Amino acid sequence: MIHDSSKAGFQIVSIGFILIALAVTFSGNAQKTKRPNIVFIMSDDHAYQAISAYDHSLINTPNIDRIAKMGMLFTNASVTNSICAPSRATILTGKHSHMNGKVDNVSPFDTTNITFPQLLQKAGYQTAMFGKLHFGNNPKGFDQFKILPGQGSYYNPDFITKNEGEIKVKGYVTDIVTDMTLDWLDNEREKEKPFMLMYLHKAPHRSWLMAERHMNEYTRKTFAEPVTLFDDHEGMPAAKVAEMNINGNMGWAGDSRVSPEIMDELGLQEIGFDKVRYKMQVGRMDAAQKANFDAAYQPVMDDFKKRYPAMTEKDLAKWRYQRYMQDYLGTIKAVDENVGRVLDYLEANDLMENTIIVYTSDQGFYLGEHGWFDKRFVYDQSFKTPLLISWPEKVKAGTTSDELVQNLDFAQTFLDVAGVAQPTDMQGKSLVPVLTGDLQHWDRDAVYYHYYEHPSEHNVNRHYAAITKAYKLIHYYFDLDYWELIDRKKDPMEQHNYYDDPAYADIRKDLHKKLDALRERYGDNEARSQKYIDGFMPLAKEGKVYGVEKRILDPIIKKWENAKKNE
Ligand code: SGN
Ligand code: CA
Repeated sequence: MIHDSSKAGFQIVSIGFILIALAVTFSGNAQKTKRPNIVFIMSDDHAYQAISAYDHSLINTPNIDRIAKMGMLFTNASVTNSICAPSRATILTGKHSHMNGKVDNVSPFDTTNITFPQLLQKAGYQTAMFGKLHFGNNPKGFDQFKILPGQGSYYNPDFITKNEGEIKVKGYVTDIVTDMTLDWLDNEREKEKPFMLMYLHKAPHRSWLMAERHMNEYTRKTFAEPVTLFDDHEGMPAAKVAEMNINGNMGWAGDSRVSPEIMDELGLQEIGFDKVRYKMQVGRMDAAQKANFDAAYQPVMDDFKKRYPAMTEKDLAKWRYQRYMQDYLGTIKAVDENVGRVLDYLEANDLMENTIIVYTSDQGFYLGEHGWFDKRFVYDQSFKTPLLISWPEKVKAGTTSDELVQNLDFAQTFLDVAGVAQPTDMQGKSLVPVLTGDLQHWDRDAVYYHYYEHPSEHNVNRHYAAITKAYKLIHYYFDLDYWELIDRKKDPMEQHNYYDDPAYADIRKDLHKKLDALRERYGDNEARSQKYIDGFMPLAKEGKVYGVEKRILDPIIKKWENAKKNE
Protein backbone atom coordinates (compact mmCIF):
# COMPACT_ATOMS: atom_id res chain seq x y z
CA MET A 1 0.00 0.00 0.00
CA ILE A 2 1.36 3.35 -0.96
CA HIS A 3 1.43 5.84 1.82
CA ASP A 4 -0.15 9.02 0.55
CA SER A 5 1.55 11.62 2.67
CA SER A 6 0.01 14.53 0.83
CA LYS A 7 -3.41 13.22 1.80
CA ALA A 8 -2.31 12.72 5.40
CA GLY A 9 -0.97 16.26 5.40
CA PHE A 10 -4.26 17.49 4.07
CA GLN A 11 -6.05 15.52 6.77
CA ILE A 12 -3.87 17.06 9.47
CA VAL A 13 -4.42 20.51 8.05
CA SER A 14 -8.17 19.95 7.78
CA ILE A 15 -8.37 18.58 11.33
CA GLY A 16 -6.49 21.69 12.35
CA PHE A 17 -9.03 23.80 10.52
CA ILE A 18 -11.88 21.95 12.12
CA LEU A 19 -10.34 22.46 15.56
CA ILE A 20 -9.85 26.15 14.91
CA ALA A 21 -13.35 26.42 13.53
CA LEU A 22 -14.73 24.60 16.59
CA ALA A 23 -12.74 26.82 18.91
CA VAL A 24 -14.11 29.90 17.18
CA THR A 25 -17.64 28.55 17.36
CA PHE A 26 -17.27 27.64 21.02
CA SER A 27 -15.79 30.94 22.01
CA GLY A 28 -18.49 32.63 19.95
CA ASN A 29 -21.12 30.66 21.83
CA ALA A 30 -19.41 31.27 25.13
CA GLN A 31 -19.54 34.95 24.38
CA LYS A 32 -23.12 34.73 23.30
CA THR A 33 -24.23 32.80 26.39
CA LYS A 34 -22.52 35.50 28.43
CA ARG A 35 -24.90 38.10 27.13
CA PRO A 36 -27.27 38.72 30.00
CA ASN A 37 -30.84 37.48 29.99
CA ILE A 38 -33.54 40.07 30.47
CA VAL A 39 -36.65 39.48 32.58
CA PHE A 40 -39.00 42.43 32.34
CA ILE A 41 -41.80 42.18 34.89
CA MET A 42 -44.52 44.78 34.63
CA SER A 43 -47.84 45.06 36.39
CA ASP A 44 -50.66 47.37 35.37
CA ASP A 45 -51.46 50.39 37.57
CA HIS A 46 -49.22 49.27 40.43
CA ALA A 47 -48.67 52.27 42.71
CA TYR A 48 -45.22 52.49 44.33
CA GLN A 49 -47.10 53.20 47.59
CA ALA A 50 -48.20 49.55 47.37
CA ILE A 51 -44.71 48.01 47.35
CA SER A 52 -43.12 47.58 50.76
CA ALA A 53 -39.64 48.35 49.43
CA TYR A 54 -41.01 51.91 49.03
CA ASP A 55 -43.62 52.09 51.76
CA HIS A 56 -44.61 49.61 54.46
CA SER A 57 -47.85 51.21 55.47
CA LEU A 58 -50.26 49.45 53.10
CA ILE A 59 -48.92 46.03 52.16
CA ASN A 60 -45.97 43.69 52.45
CA THR A 61 -44.55 42.56 49.12
CA PRO A 62 -41.58 40.44 50.20
CA ASN A 63 -41.00 38.94 46.76
CA ILE A 64 -41.01 42.15 44.75
CA ASP A 65 -38.78 43.61 47.46
CA ARG A 66 -36.25 40.81 46.83
CA ILE A 67 -35.38 42.50 43.53
CA ALA A 68 -34.45 45.73 45.33
CA LYS A 69 -32.52 43.80 47.97
CA MET A 70 -30.51 42.11 45.21
CA GLY A 71 -30.12 45.34 43.23
CA MET A 72 -31.33 48.92 42.95
CA LEU A 73 -34.50 50.75 43.99
CA PHE A 74 -35.35 53.89 41.96
CA THR A 75 -37.18 56.62 43.87
CA ASN A 76 -37.61 59.03 40.96
CA ALA A 77 -38.61 56.72 38.11
CA SER A 78 -41.41 58.14 35.99
CA VAL A 79 -43.41 57.69 32.80
CA THR A 80 -43.69 60.03 29.82
CA ASN A 81 -47.50 59.69 29.53
CA SER A 82 -49.36 58.10 32.41
CA ILE A 83 -51.69 55.69 30.68
CA CYS A 84 -51.49 52.08 29.68
CA ALA A 85 -50.91 51.49 25.97
CA PRO A 86 -48.88 54.69 25.43
CA SER A 87 -46.56 53.67 28.26
CA ARG A 88 -46.10 50.25 26.67
CA ALA A 89 -45.42 51.84 23.29
CA THR A 90 -42.78 54.10 24.84
CA ILE A 91 -41.16 51.13 26.56
CA LEU A 92 -40.97 49.10 23.35
CA THR A 93 -39.90 51.92 21.01
CA GLY A 94 -37.75 54.10 23.30
CA LYS A 95 -39.66 57.09 21.96
CA HIS A 96 -42.03 59.66 23.38
CA SER A 97 -45.71 59.26 22.48
CA HIS A 98 -45.64 62.11 19.95
CA MET A 99 -42.90 60.24 18.06
CA ASN A 100 -44.19 56.67 18.17
CA GLY A 101 -47.75 57.90 17.55
CA LYS A 102 -49.42 55.90 20.35
CA VAL A 103 -50.55 58.92 22.35
CA ASP A 104 -53.67 57.37 23.92
CA ASN A 105 -55.48 54.06 24.47
CA VAL A 106 -57.84 54.71 21.56
CA SER A 107 -56.15 54.14 18.20
CA PRO A 108 -54.01 51.04 17.55
CA PHE A 109 -50.21 50.98 17.80
CA ASP A 110 -48.39 51.66 14.51
CA THR A 111 -46.52 48.40 13.93
CA THR A 112 -44.04 50.00 11.53
CA ASN A 113 -42.29 51.34 14.65
CA ILE A 114 -39.07 49.49 15.40
CA THR A 115 -39.15 47.96 18.89
CA PHE A 116 -36.30 46.70 21.06
CA PRO A 117 -37.58 43.08 21.08
CA GLN A 118 -37.29 43.01 17.28
CA LEU A 119 -33.68 44.17 17.53
CA LEU A 120 -32.83 41.69 20.29
CA GLN A 121 -34.44 38.84 18.38
CA LYS A 122 -32.40 39.73 15.32
CA ALA A 123 -29.28 39.75 17.47
CA GLY A 124 -29.90 36.16 18.57
CA TYR A 125 -32.02 36.57 21.68
CA GLN A 126 -34.92 34.22 22.24
CA THR A 127 -37.94 36.38 23.03
CA ALA A 128 -41.30 35.78 24.72
CA MET A 129 -44.20 37.82 26.06
CA PHE A 130 -46.96 36.70 28.45
CA GLY A 131 -49.85 38.75 29.80
CA LYS A 132 -51.21 42.21 29.08
CA LEU A 133 -50.13 44.25 26.05
CA HIS A 134 -53.25 46.30 25.24
CA PHE A 135 -52.17 47.43 21.77
CA GLY A 136 -54.97 46.53 19.40
CA ASN A 137 -52.50 44.33 17.51
CA ASN A 138 -49.98 41.56 18.23
CA PRO A 139 -46.39 42.22 19.26
CA LYS A 140 -43.60 41.93 16.70
CA GLY A 141 -40.21 40.39 17.45
CA PHE A 142 -41.42 37.57 19.69
CA ASP A 143 -40.68 33.86 19.27
CA GLN A 144 -43.59 33.15 21.59
CA PHE A 145 -46.46 35.18 22.97
CA LYS A 146 -49.70 34.61 24.85
CA ILE A 147 -51.40 37.93 25.47
CA LEU A 148 -54.69 39.11 26.93
CA PRO A 149 -57.04 40.74 24.45
CA GLY A 150 -57.42 44.43 25.37
CA GLN A 151 -57.70 44.92 29.12
CA GLY A 152 -58.05 41.18 29.75
CA SER A 153 -60.17 39.54 32.47
CA TYR A 154 -59.31 38.47 36.00
CA TYR A 155 -61.29 35.22 35.96
CA ASN A 156 -61.14 32.48 33.32
CA PRO A 157 -59.41 34.85 30.89
CA ASP A 158 -59.11 34.59 27.11
CA PHE A 159 -55.68 34.76 25.47
CA ILE A 160 -54.44 35.51 21.97
CA THR A 161 -51.56 33.13 21.33
CA LYS A 162 -48.90 33.00 18.68
CA ASN A 163 -49.36 29.30 17.92
CA GLU A 164 -52.78 28.21 19.17
CA GLY A 165 -55.06 31.08 18.16
CA GLU A 166 -57.51 32.30 20.81
CA ILE A 167 -57.78 30.22 23.94
CA LYS A 168 -59.71 30.46 27.20
CA VAL A 169 -57.97 29.31 30.35
CA LYS A 170 -59.76 28.46 33.56
CA GLY A 171 -58.48 30.09 36.71
CA TYR A 172 -57.10 33.39 37.98
CA VAL A 173 -55.21 35.59 35.53
CA THR A 174 -52.13 36.34 37.66
CA ASP A 175 -51.56 32.65 38.34
CA ILE A 176 -52.16 31.70 34.70
CA VAL A 177 -49.78 34.28 33.23
CA THR A 178 -47.13 32.99 35.66
CA ASP A 179 -47.82 29.34 34.77
CA MET A 180 -47.34 30.22 31.10
CA THR A 181 -44.11 32.06 31.89
CA LEU A 182 -42.67 29.21 33.95
CA ASP A 183 -43.75 26.67 31.38
CA TRP A 184 -41.89 28.62 28.69
CA LEU A 185 -38.76 28.97 30.84
CA ASP A 186 -38.79 25.26 31.57
CA ASN A 187 -39.86 23.74 28.28
CA GLU A 188 -39.32 26.19 25.45
CA ARG A 189 -36.24 28.11 26.44
CA GLU A 190 -33.26 27.31 24.21
CA LYS A 191 -30.51 27.03 26.77
CA GLU A 192 -27.70 28.03 24.40
CA LYS A 193 -29.30 31.42 23.65
CA PRO A 194 -29.78 34.45 25.89
CA PHE A 195 -33.43 35.29 26.40
CA MET A 196 -35.64 38.35 26.83
CA LEU A 197 -38.88 37.66 28.64
CA MET A 198 -41.73 40.11 29.15
CA TYR A 199 -43.94 38.92 32.02
CA LEU A 200 -46.85 41.39 32.16
CA HIS A 201 -49.60 41.32 34.75
CA LYS A 202 -53.12 42.62 34.37
CA ALA A 203 -53.36 43.19 38.11
CA PRO A 204 -53.86 45.53 39.90
CA HIS A 205 -55.90 47.19 37.12
CA ARG A 206 -59.52 48.13 37.72
CA SER A 207 -61.91 46.38 38.49
CA TRP A 208 -59.64 44.89 41.16
CA LEU A 209 -60.82 41.29 41.49
CA MET A 210 -58.47 39.41 43.78
CA ALA A 211 -57.77 35.66 43.80
CA GLU A 212 -60.24 33.53 45.75
CA ARG A 213 -57.56 32.53 48.25
CA HIS A 214 -57.10 36.16 49.38
CA MET A 215 -60.72 37.24 49.60
CA ASN A 216 -61.44 36.38 53.23
CA GLU A 217 -58.28 37.99 54.51
CA TYR A 218 -58.36 41.15 52.41
CA THR A 219 -62.05 42.03 52.73
CA ARG A 220 -61.48 42.25 56.48
CA LYS A 221 -58.41 44.48 56.56
CA THR A 222 -58.36 48.17 57.50
CA PHE A 223 -55.86 50.60 55.99
CA ALA A 224 -54.43 53.96 56.97
CA GLU A 225 -55.97 56.89 55.06
CA PRO A 226 -53.80 59.25 53.02
CA VAL A 227 -53.69 62.81 54.38
CA THR A 228 -55.23 64.26 51.21
CA LEU A 229 -58.23 61.90 51.04
CA PHE A 230 -60.51 64.92 51.43
CA ASP A 231 -58.63 67.25 49.05
CA ASP A 232 -61.00 69.94 47.71
CA HIS A 233 -58.72 70.76 44.73
CA GLU A 234 -58.97 74.48 45.48
CA GLY A 235 -56.87 76.56 43.10
CA MET A 236 -56.21 73.54 40.86
CA PRO A 237 -58.79 73.73 38.04
CA ALA A 238 -57.77 70.57 36.16
CA ALA A 239 -57.80 68.53 39.36
CA LYS A 240 -61.17 70.01 40.23
CA VAL A 241 -62.91 68.85 37.05
CA ALA A 242 -61.29 65.40 36.98
CA GLU A 243 -63.69 62.53 37.59
CA MET A 244 -61.64 60.10 39.58
CA ASN A 245 -62.94 60.65 43.08
CA ILE A 246 -63.31 57.57 45.21
CA ASN A 247 -66.55 58.92 46.59
CA GLY A 248 -68.34 60.24 43.55
CA ASN A 249 -66.87 58.58 40.47
CA MET A 250 -66.42 54.97 41.53
CA GLY A 251 -69.23 52.60 40.72
CA TRP A 252 -71.17 51.04 43.59
CA ALA A 253 -71.30 47.61 41.99
CA GLY A 254 -68.53 47.88 39.41
CA ASP A 255 -65.96 49.10 41.95
CA SER A 256 -67.17 48.87 45.55
CA ARG A 257 -68.84 45.48 44.89
CA VAL A 258 -72.23 46.43 46.28
CA SER A 259 -74.22 43.89 44.27
CA PRO A 260 -76.80 45.27 41.80
CA GLU A 261 -79.53 43.76 44.03
CA ILE A 262 -78.34 45.64 47.12
CA MET A 263 -77.95 48.80 45.03
CA ASP A 264 -81.63 48.53 44.14
CA GLU A 265 -82.63 47.77 47.73
CA LEU A 266 -80.80 50.87 48.98
CA GLY A 267 -81.86 53.03 46.05
CA LEU A 268 -78.25 53.69 44.95
CA GLN A 269 -77.93 55.32 41.55
CA GLU A 270 -75.61 53.80 38.95
CA ILE A 271 -72.36 55.67 38.45
CA GLY A 272 -71.00 55.27 34.93
CA PHE A 273 -71.38 51.77 33.52
CA ASP A 274 -71.65 50.42 37.02
CA LYS A 275 -73.82 47.31 36.85
CA VAL A 276 -72.53 46.28 33.43
CA ARG A 277 -68.98 46.35 34.75
CA TYR A 278 -69.96 44.22 37.74
CA LYS A 279 -71.57 41.67 35.44
CA MET A 280 -68.65 41.67 33.00
CA GLN A 281 -66.11 40.83 35.70
CA VAL A 282 -67.92 38.92 38.47
CA GLY A 283 -70.11 37.30 35.80
CA ARG A 284 -67.06 35.47 34.39
CA MET A 285 -66.66 33.40 37.54
CA ASP A 286 -67.80 29.80 37.49
CA ALA A 287 -70.11 28.48 40.22
CA ALA A 288 -67.31 27.47 42.60
CA GLN A 289 -65.44 30.76 42.18
CA LYS A 290 -68.64 32.73 42.66
CA ALA A 291 -69.47 30.76 45.82
CA ASN A 292 -66.10 31.73 47.31
CA PHE A 293 -66.62 35.35 46.24
CA ASP A 294 -70.06 35.42 47.87
CA ALA A 295 -68.81 33.80 51.06
CA ALA A 296 -66.24 36.60 51.48
CA TYR A 297 -68.24 39.60 50.22
CA GLN A 298 -71.74 38.84 51.50
CA PRO A 299 -70.92 39.63 55.16
CA VAL A 300 -69.25 42.91 54.11
CA MET A 301 -72.32 43.91 52.12
CA ASP A 302 -74.77 42.85 54.86
CA ASP A 303 -72.83 45.07 57.25
CA PHE A 304 -72.93 47.93 54.74
CA LYS A 305 -76.67 47.53 54.28
CA LYS A 306 -77.18 47.96 58.01
CA ARG A 307 -74.92 50.97 58.32
CA TYR A 308 -75.78 52.78 55.10
CA PRO A 309 -78.88 54.71 56.30
CA ALA A 310 -76.89 56.45 59.06
CA MET A 311 -73.77 57.14 56.96
CA THR A 312 -72.70 60.71 56.13
CA GLU A 313 -70.85 61.58 52.91
CA LYS A 314 -67.65 61.51 54.92
CA ASP A 315 -68.42 58.06 56.31
CA LEU A 316 -69.14 56.87 52.78
CA ALA A 317 -65.85 58.22 51.48
CA LYS A 318 -64.02 56.43 54.27
CA TRP A 319 -65.90 53.18 53.71
CA ARG A 320 -65.31 53.29 49.97
CA TYR A 321 -61.62 54.01 50.47
CA GLN A 322 -61.34 50.88 52.62
CA ARG A 323 -63.26 48.80 50.06
CA TYR A 324 -61.01 50.14 47.32
CA MET A 325 -57.82 49.33 49.21
CA GLN A 326 -59.02 45.85 50.19
CA ASP A 327 -59.67 44.89 46.56
CA TYR A 328 -56.75 46.74 44.98
CA LEU A 329 -54.19 45.46 47.46
CA GLY A 330 -55.75 41.99 47.42
CA THR A 331 -54.88 41.71 43.71
CA ILE A 332 -51.29 42.71 44.50
CA LYS A 333 -50.91 39.88 46.98
CA ALA A 334 -51.19 37.40 44.10
CA VAL A 335 -48.76 39.42 41.97
CA ASP A 336 -46.21 39.30 44.77
CA GLU A 337 -46.64 35.55 45.33
CA ASN A 338 -46.28 34.87 41.62
CA VAL A 339 -43.23 37.10 41.20
CA GLY A 340 -41.79 34.95 44.00
CA ARG A 341 -42.42 31.81 41.94
CA VAL A 342 -40.53 33.27 38.98
CA LEU A 343 -37.62 34.45 41.14
CA ASP A 344 -37.44 31.02 42.78
CA TYR A 345 -37.27 29.39 39.36
CA LEU A 346 -34.47 31.67 38.20
CA GLU A 347 -32.56 31.00 41.42
CA ALA A 348 -33.03 27.25 41.28
CA ASN A 349 -31.84 27.17 37.66
CA ASP A 350 -28.72 29.28 38.12
CA LEU A 351 -30.20 32.13 36.13
CA MET A 352 -29.99 34.90 38.69
CA GLU A 353 -26.40 36.14 38.33
CA ASN A 354 -26.40 36.90 34.64
CA THR A 355 -29.98 38.09 34.35
CA ILE A 356 -31.17 41.65 34.55
CA ILE A 357 -34.54 41.58 36.31
CA VAL A 358 -36.77 44.64 36.14
CA TYR A 359 -39.95 45.17 38.14
CA THR A 360 -42.06 48.15 37.14
CA SER A 361 -45.60 49.26 36.33
CA ASP A 362 -46.98 50.90 33.19
CA GLN A 363 -47.57 53.90 35.47
CA GLY A 364 -48.34 54.76 39.07
CA PHE A 365 -51.81 55.12 40.59
CA TYR A 366 -53.67 57.21 43.15
CA LEU A 367 -54.53 55.30 46.30
CA GLY A 368 -56.77 57.95 47.77
CA GLU A 369 -54.28 60.83 47.47
CA HIS A 370 -56.25 63.91 46.35
CA GLY A 371 -59.33 61.77 47.05
CA TRP A 372 -58.58 59.85 43.84
CA PHE A 373 -58.16 56.55 42.09
CA ASP A 374 -56.78 56.20 38.50
CA LYS A 375 -53.77 58.04 37.02
CA ARG A 376 -53.19 60.27 33.90
CA PHE A 377 -52.00 63.39 35.78
CA VAL A 378 -48.38 64.46 36.09
CA TYR A 379 -48.79 64.68 39.90
CA ASP A 380 -46.46 62.25 41.62
CA GLN A 381 -48.53 59.17 42.39
CA SER A 382 -49.31 58.59 38.72
CA PHE A 383 -46.33 60.28 37.08
CA LYS A 384 -43.87 58.26 39.13
CA THR A 385 -43.78 54.50 38.75
CA PRO A 386 -42.14 51.75 40.77
CA LEU A 387 -38.78 50.59 39.45
CA LEU A 388 -36.60 47.89 40.97
CA ILE A 389 -33.73 46.36 39.02
CA SER A 390 -31.39 43.52 39.91
CA TRP A 391 -28.37 42.28 37.97
CA PRO A 392 -26.03 40.68 40.47
CA GLU A 393 -23.07 40.63 38.07
CA LYS A 394 -23.12 44.41 37.68
CA VAL A 395 -25.39 46.09 40.23
CA LYS A 396 -24.50 46.42 43.89
CA ALA A 397 -27.12 44.85 46.16
CA GLY A 398 -29.37 47.05 48.28
CA THR A 399 -28.66 50.33 46.49
CA THR A 400 -31.01 53.26 45.85
CA SER A 401 -31.03 55.86 43.07
CA ASP A 402 -32.95 59.12 42.95
CA GLU A 403 -31.95 59.92 39.35
CA LEU A 404 -34.70 61.11 36.98
CA VAL A 405 -35.09 57.93 34.94
CA GLN A 406 -38.08 57.12 32.72
CA ASN A 407 -39.84 54.27 30.97
CA LEU A 408 -38.36 55.93 27.86
CA ASP A 409 -34.98 54.51 28.89
CA PHE A 410 -35.76 50.78 28.95
CA ALA A 411 -35.29 50.07 25.23
CA GLN A 412 -31.80 51.52 25.11
CA THR A 413 -30.88 49.96 28.44
CA PHE A 414 -31.71 46.51 27.14
CA LEU A 415 -29.97 47.06 23.82
CA ASP A 416 -26.94 48.33 25.71
CA VAL A 417 -26.71 45.32 28.04
CA ALA A 418 -27.12 43.01 25.05
CA GLY A 419 -24.37 44.81 23.11
CA VAL A 420 -26.77 45.76 20.31
CA ALA A 421 -26.50 49.15 18.58
CA GLN A 422 -29.07 51.71 19.76
CA PRO A 423 -30.98 53.34 16.88
CA THR A 424 -30.13 57.03 16.83
CA ASP A 425 -33.78 58.08 16.79
CA MET A 426 -34.53 56.46 20.13
CA GLN A 427 -34.99 59.22 22.70
CA GLY A 428 -34.00 57.70 26.03
CA LYS A 429 -30.67 56.79 27.58
CA SER A 430 -29.22 53.52 28.72
CA LEU A 431 -29.54 53.18 32.50
CA VAL A 432 -26.33 51.15 32.72
CA PRO A 433 -24.29 54.14 34.07
CA VAL A 434 -26.88 54.66 36.81
CA LEU A 435 -27.02 50.95 37.59
CA THR A 436 -23.26 50.64 37.87
CA GLY A 437 -22.80 53.91 39.78
CA ASP A 438 -20.94 55.54 36.87
CA LEU A 439 -22.74 58.86 37.23
CA GLN A 440 -20.13 60.80 35.27
CA HIS A 441 -21.83 59.31 32.24
CA TRP A 442 -25.29 60.36 33.31
CA ASP A 443 -26.50 63.93 33.16
CA ARG A 444 -30.19 64.65 33.22
CA ASP A 445 -31.73 67.44 35.24
CA ALA A 446 -35.25 67.44 33.79
CA VAL A 447 -37.71 65.08 32.11
CA TYR A 448 -40.62 65.65 29.77
CA TYR A 449 -44.23 64.55 30.11
CA HIS A 450 -47.25 64.76 27.82
CA TYR A 451 -50.75 63.38 28.46
CA TYR A 452 -53.31 63.34 25.62
CA GLU A 453 -56.43 61.26 26.21
CA HIS A 454 -59.16 63.89 26.58
CA PRO A 455 -62.14 64.11 26.39
CA SER A 456 -62.22 60.64 27.90
CA GLU A 457 -63.08 58.64 30.99
CA HIS A 458 -62.03 60.51 34.17
CA ASN A 459 -61.99 63.88 32.41
CA VAL A 460 -58.29 64.71 32.76
CA ASN A 461 -57.34 67.63 30.50
CA ARG A 462 -54.44 67.40 28.06
CA HIS A 463 -51.19 68.67 29.52
CA TYR A 464 -47.44 68.66 29.05
CA ALA A 465 -44.78 69.40 31.62
CA ALA A 466 -41.12 69.75 32.51
CA ILE A 467 -40.16 68.04 35.75
CA THR A 468 -36.99 68.54 37.77
CA LYS A 469 -36.21 67.08 41.18
CA ALA A 470 -37.47 70.33 42.75
CA TYR A 471 -40.29 71.61 40.50
CA LYS A 472 -42.90 70.87 37.87
CA LEU A 473 -44.03 73.32 35.22
CA ILE A 474 -47.29 72.16 33.70
CA HIS A 475 -49.31 73.51 30.79
CA TYR A 476 -52.96 72.40 30.60
CA TYR A 477 -53.99 73.22 27.06
CA PHE A 478 -57.19 71.45 26.12
CA ASP A 479 -59.84 72.23 26.85
CA LEU A 480 -58.66 74.16 29.94
CA ASP A 481 -55.79 76.51 29.19
CA TYR A 482 -53.47 77.58 32.03
CA TRP A 483 -50.11 76.95 33.70
CA GLU A 484 -49.20 75.37 37.02
CA LEU A 485 -45.93 75.54 38.91
CA ILE A 486 -45.50 72.89 41.61
CA ASP A 487 -42.86 73.20 44.31
CA ARG A 488 -42.08 69.55 44.99
CA LYS A 489 -40.01 70.20 48.12
CA LYS A 490 -42.22 72.76 49.84
CA ASP A 491 -45.52 71.23 48.77
CA PRO A 492 -44.96 67.48 48.31
CA MET A 493 -48.72 66.85 48.32
CA GLU A 494 -48.97 69.06 45.20
CA GLN A 495 -51.96 71.12 46.29
CA HIS A 496 -50.71 74.62 45.36
CA ASN A 497 -50.01 76.47 42.16
CA TYR A 498 -47.11 78.94 42.51
CA TYR A 499 -47.12 80.02 38.86
CA ASP A 500 -48.33 83.56 39.57
CA ASP A 501 -46.49 83.96 42.85
CA PRO A 502 -43.88 86.75 42.41
CA ALA A 503 -41.49 84.89 44.70
CA TYR A 504 -41.24 82.23 41.96
CA ALA A 505 -40.58 84.60 39.04
CA ASP A 506 -36.98 83.50 38.46
CA ILE A 507 -37.77 79.83 38.96
CA ARG A 508 -40.67 80.13 36.54
CA LYS A 509 -38.42 81.71 33.92
CA ASP A 510 -35.83 79.01 34.32
CA LEU A 511 -38.47 76.26 34.12
CA HIS A 512 -39.89 77.75 30.92
CA LYS A 513 -36.41 77.60 29.41
CA LYS A 514 -36.06 74.00 30.48
CA LEU A 515 -39.45 73.10 29.05
CA ASP A 516 -38.66 74.80 25.72
CA ALA A 517 -35.35 72.96 25.54
CA LEU A 518 -37.01 69.60 26.25
CA ARG A 519 -39.67 70.19 23.60
CA GLU A 520 -36.99 71.18 21.14
CA ARG A 521 -34.80 68.18 21.94
CA TYR A 522 -37.64 65.66 21.74
CA GLY A 523 -39.36 67.32 18.78
CA ASP A 524 -42.69 68.19 20.39
CA ASN A 525 -44.59 71.38 19.58
CA GLU A 526 -48.03 72.99 19.20
CA ALA A 527 -48.54 71.66 15.68
CA ARG A 528 -48.13 68.09 16.88
CA SER A 529 -50.51 68.67 19.79
CA GLN A 530 -53.07 69.99 17.33
CA LYS A 531 -52.53 67.06 14.99
CA TYR A 532 -53.34 64.63 17.80
CA ILE A 533 -56.42 66.63 18.84
CA ASP A 534 -57.62 66.62 15.23
CA GLY A 535 -57.05 62.88 14.99
CA PHE A 536 -58.84 62.16 18.26
CA MET A 537 -61.98 64.28 18.01
CA PRO A 538 -63.55 62.48 15.04
CA LEU A 539 -63.02 59.17 16.86
CA ALA A 540 -64.61 60.63 19.99
CA LYS A 541 -67.50 61.80 17.87
CA GLU A 542 -67.95 58.31 16.43
CA GLY A 543 -68.18 56.90 19.98
CA LYS A 544 -64.80 55.14 19.81
CA VAL A 545 -63.57 56.53 23.15
CA TYR A 546 -64.42 54.02 25.85
CA GLY A 547 -66.12 55.14 29.03
CA VAL A 548 -66.68 58.84 28.32
CA GLU A 549 -70.13 60.27 28.87
CA LYS A 550 -71.97 62.57 26.48
CA ARG A 551 -72.21 65.41 29.00
CA ILE A 552 -68.40 65.67 28.90
CA LEU A 553 -67.93 64.85 25.25
CA ASP A 554 -70.54 67.01 23.53
CA PRO A 555 -69.49 70.51 24.65
CA ILE A 556 -65.84 69.80 23.83
CA ILE A 557 -66.66 68.44 20.39
CA LYS A 558 -68.74 71.54 19.75
CA LYS A 559 -65.91 73.82 20.85
CA TRP A 560 -63.43 71.98 18.63
CA GLU A 561 -65.77 72.10 15.63
CA ASN A 562 -66.28 75.84 16.08
CA ALA A 563 -62.56 76.43 16.32
CA LYS A 564 -62.06 74.44 13.10
CA LYS A 565 -64.70 76.51 11.33
CA ASN A 566 -62.95 79.73 12.33
CA GLU A 567 -59.52 78.56 11.19
C1 SGN B 1 -60.63 51.34 31.92
C2 SGN B 1 -61.00 51.78 33.33
C3 SGN B 1 -60.50 53.18 33.61
C4 SGN B 1 -59.05 53.30 33.26
C5 SGN B 1 -58.85 52.88 31.82
C6 SGN B 1 -57.45 52.98 31.33
N1 SGN B 1 -62.42 51.76 33.50
O1 SGN B 1 -61.34 52.07 30.98
O2 SGN B 1 -60.74 53.49 34.96
O3 SGN B 1 -58.60 54.62 33.45
O4 SGN B 1 -59.26 51.53 31.70
O5 SGN B 1 -56.60 52.17 32.08
S1 SGN B 1 -63.20 50.35 33.71
O6 SGN B 1 -64.53 50.76 34.09
O7 SGN B 1 -63.20 49.64 32.45
O8 SGN B 1 -62.53 49.61 34.73
S2 SGN B 1 -55.30 51.68 31.38
O9 SGN B 1 -54.42 51.16 32.43
O10 SGN B 1 -55.68 50.65 30.45
O11 SGN B 1 -54.73 52.83 30.73
CA1 CA C 1 -52.19 50.95 33.34
